[in-house]
Amino acid sequence: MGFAKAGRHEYQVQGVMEYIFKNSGALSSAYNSIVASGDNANTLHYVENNKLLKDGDLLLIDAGCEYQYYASDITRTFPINGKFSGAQKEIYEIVLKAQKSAFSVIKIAAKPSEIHKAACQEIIKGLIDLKFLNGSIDEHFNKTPSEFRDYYPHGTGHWLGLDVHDDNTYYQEDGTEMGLIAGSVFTVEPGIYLDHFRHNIPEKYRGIGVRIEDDIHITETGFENLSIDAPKEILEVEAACAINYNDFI
Ligand SMILES: [Mn+2]
Repeated sequence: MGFAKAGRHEYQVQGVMEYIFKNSGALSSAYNSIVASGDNANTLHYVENNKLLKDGDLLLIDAGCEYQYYASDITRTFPINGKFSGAQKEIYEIVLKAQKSAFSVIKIAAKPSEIHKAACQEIIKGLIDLKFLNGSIDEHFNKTPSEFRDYYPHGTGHWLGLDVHDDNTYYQEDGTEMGLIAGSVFTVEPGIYLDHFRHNIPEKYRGIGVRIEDDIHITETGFENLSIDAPKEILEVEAACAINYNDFI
């Protein structure tokens, strides 16, 4: 976060980050790092990582190292100039609330669909409050296709382990949904994507893409957030942006 300043490129940020992975003993990335500034964050599997960072844009990094054969998968979104704009803050806060709401239903045997529902309801509520959507939360959640999926077109999590999308099943043999098991790890990664061409929303929101992703270890008594040390609350993120990156390399 401290290195990613205007005038540097996405690939330079990737380079410094992956240097830190290796320098810390994690010999590879778990998958191709996504380092997506501004509107690029709205391309979910952005791989170019070749744009110049611009003052006023956010930078979304979805990356994870592989350590002793185990994958990690973390996303943080932060302001390149170190301070969130008002509009960026509004969107960020909704995504953060959605993640906390998803966390609130996590326990042994909770279903991934319940986690997803909790996140979606908070995102729909936020989009209604911003007047990007009209109507009620339930109406939007239950409709297929639903307009809110234009803004949140992916799932809220997946199994994580030896592979980044670990090869565990989502449905049991009898067809019922698999619940969370103690000892397993599941990601929680809500997001909101407001592409530059979305002319139905006020201009100040266009080009904002935010995702926040943590790696959650399910335990007998609840869960442990394995990626909790990556700054996430607005003030923590802004403080991290002001840290000299040389402290890490
Ligand atoms: Mn993920």
